[in-house]
Amino acid sequence: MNEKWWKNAVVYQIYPRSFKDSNGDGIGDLEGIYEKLDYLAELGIDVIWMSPVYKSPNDDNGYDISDYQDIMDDFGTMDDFDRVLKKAHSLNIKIMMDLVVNHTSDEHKWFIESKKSKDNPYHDYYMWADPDKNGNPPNRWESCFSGSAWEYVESVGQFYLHSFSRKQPDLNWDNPKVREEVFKMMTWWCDKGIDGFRMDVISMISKYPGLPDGPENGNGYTGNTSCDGPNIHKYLREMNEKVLSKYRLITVGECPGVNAEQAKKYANIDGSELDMIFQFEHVSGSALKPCHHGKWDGEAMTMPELRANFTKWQKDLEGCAWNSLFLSNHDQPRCVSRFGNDSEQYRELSAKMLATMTHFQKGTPYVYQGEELGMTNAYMENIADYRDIESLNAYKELTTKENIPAKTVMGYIKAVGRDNARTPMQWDASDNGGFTSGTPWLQVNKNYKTINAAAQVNDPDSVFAYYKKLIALRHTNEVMVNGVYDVLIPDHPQIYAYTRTLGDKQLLVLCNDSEKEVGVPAEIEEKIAGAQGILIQNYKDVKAGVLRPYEAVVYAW
Ligand code: TEU
Ligand code: CA
Repeated sequence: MNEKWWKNAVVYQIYPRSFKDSNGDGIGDLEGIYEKLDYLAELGIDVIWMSPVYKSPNDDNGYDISDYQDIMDDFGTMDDFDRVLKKAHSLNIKIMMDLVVNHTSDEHKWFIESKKSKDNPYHDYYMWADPDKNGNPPNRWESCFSGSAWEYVESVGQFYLHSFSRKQPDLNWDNPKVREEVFKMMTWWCDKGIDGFRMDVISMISKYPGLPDGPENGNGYTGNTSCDGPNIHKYLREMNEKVLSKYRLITVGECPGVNAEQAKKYANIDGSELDMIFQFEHVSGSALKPCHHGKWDGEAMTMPELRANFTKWQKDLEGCAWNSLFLSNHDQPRCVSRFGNDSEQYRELSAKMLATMTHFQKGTPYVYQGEELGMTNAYMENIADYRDIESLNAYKELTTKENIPAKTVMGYIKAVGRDNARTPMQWDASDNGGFTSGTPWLQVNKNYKTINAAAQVNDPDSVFAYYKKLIALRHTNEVMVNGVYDVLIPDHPQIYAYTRTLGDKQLLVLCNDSEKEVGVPAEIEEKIAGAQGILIQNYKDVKAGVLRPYEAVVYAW
């Protein structure tokens, strides 16, 4: 079954912990999602990607799973999940599950067995290695959450690999039994009626034989040799053949460390592996100020860099693979704060401009909860207010081992820490933004009284209304879905201009990513003169010859 229904779909990501709390314990839950499905139907999205809701000790907010076929107590029960699935389907909304199979929780029964002894039948389910001759870890691989990626277990006299936290041991995909178990579990979910998988760090499942060290001074992603490993395509093809090809799914692989050339295999339109991947080049920071401390001290790409990167992916994958389009998710800062301007004056304009820039490209757009409201970074001042293991570990490591002043480190975390995106959804102007009647697990952004869903849903000029329009266009405008992408004036410092062309139909997208009014070059002016009309714009009118601050406008032929 290889019907590409997702080509004109828009996906909405829910981070359940922060979406809606139904019972006052301060934690979002499945019942809360159930209550808000009508809101998502109103927005018009086609698919929900649900971050993990499985049984988990919650070391990494559910990305550490102890039972793939059960639900986390905080979130409810399997009956609650089934009700959400049923109601979503009745509203024509599909549900895509997060599939986290590079690692499990250390509390998963496989790992509990695995660490009992070397001859336990589950031992080879994980990546164990003997100490080197000095008793040290077998290589210098680092965890993506700081520190060594190896943890010693006395009872077996070996280290196990954890690319993320110590409570997230990596599975050994070279063991065929592991693959069988994972495929069986996926089949169980598909038979239940779910509609797809977002596959967590799937580009990391095949490790290089001998686990050689990567480049020096690398971090957990770049210094290990675990991304795009030698058997990755063998395993994905096997998964496709045994599971994916039997259902009418949407699949997206989260693929750190994969470039556009490599992506053509993962997301080939022949349907042999996955439907699309998430790539991270455009959110990995500016080359003008490279990071020295993991992701922490970098800066966001400038508009010309972003444009060049998008253009590369659009052109390289044209006709052979499919793109996913995103600016934010639960691991990234809020896009309006990072790439736009979250001041009172420009927040709405720049949020709409960024949405225009992204949604008119070729690929499947992903909207992260709250993005449709123009939610901003939280900028929490105090490390005690943060909950994310990545930020907490980095704070410790950078302030103690690297002696960076606490104030500087807080600056990093305020800019790119993951909790910026994880503060609760702002539903209305009541206490805690209407997210909970209790104490939220992570504080609500202070701006909830002005930025919230209730204030926007019925306002035709809101960011919400703009996203609603963009999503509706994706369903009806075939140029937006299938048109070929070309960049115009590629060296302009402020204007990002591109066309989408299908037969004799064309769209011209113009975005000004700056707070300065800028003149429109003559060649673009001439082109505009012949346009049939305007499809969407973030100002009420046009001003001849210029683009105003953060203006976005789409002309159509
Ligand atoms: O994230 C891993 C990942 O590659 C990135 O999103 C990474 O955090 C980012 O590039 C840093 O800037 C996935 C999940 O999305 C994340 O929430 C989990 O913590 C992680 O895997 C482990 O499961
Ligand atoms: Ca709750």
